[in-house]
Amino acid sequence: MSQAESKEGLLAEVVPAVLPVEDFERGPLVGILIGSESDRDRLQPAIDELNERGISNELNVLSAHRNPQEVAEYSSRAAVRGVRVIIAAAGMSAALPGAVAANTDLPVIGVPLTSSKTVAGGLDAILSIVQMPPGVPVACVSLDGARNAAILTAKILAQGGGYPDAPPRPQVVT
Ligand code: RP5
Repeated sequence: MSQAESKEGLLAEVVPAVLPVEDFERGPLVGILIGSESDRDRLQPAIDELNERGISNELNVLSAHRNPQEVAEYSSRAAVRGVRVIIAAAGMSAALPGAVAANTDLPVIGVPLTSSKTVAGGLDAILSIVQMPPGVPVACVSLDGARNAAILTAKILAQGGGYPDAPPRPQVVT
C-alpha cells in the first residue's frame, strides 16, 4: 500500500466521505489558521486580499504545539465543511502548516512569520515550513507573505476538473 493510499484510509476513518449536513457547520472556501493571537496582524493582508476577491474565509487561532488535538480536528473536518484551501501561518518553530497537512488532503499554504522571538530574521520559521518530509507537502510563500498566500489560494481555487484518477471530493448531503 502506498503512503498516499494509507493516508487516505486513515482520513476515511476519521472523517467519512459523506457526512450528514446537520453534523457540522458549513465552512468558507478558505480556512486561515494562525499559531498565536500575536500573529493576527501579519495575516490581515491575506484576509483583505481574499475579501477583495469575494472569496469566503475564516480565521482561527490554533497552535500545533499548544492545541494539537484541535488542529487535527479542524484539519480533518475542513474538506467536508467545504473548505478548499488552508493557509497556515506561524513563527518560530512553525509546525502548524505541516501538522495541518498531516490531517487533510486539501492544499496547505504555509506562511512563515517573523515574531518578537524569531531568530536569524525568520529563518527558523522558513526552515520549519519548507523542510517537510516526502509525502506530506506544503507550499511555502515568502516570510510574512500573507498576501501572496491569498493570491496563490485564488489561483488554486480558479482551477477545476481534477485529473483522471483524482480521489473523489467529499460530498455534503443536503
Ligand atoms: C508561534 O510562536 C506563533 O505562531 C508565534 O509566531 C510565535 C510566538 O507565539 P506567542 O508566544 O506570541 O503566543 O507558535
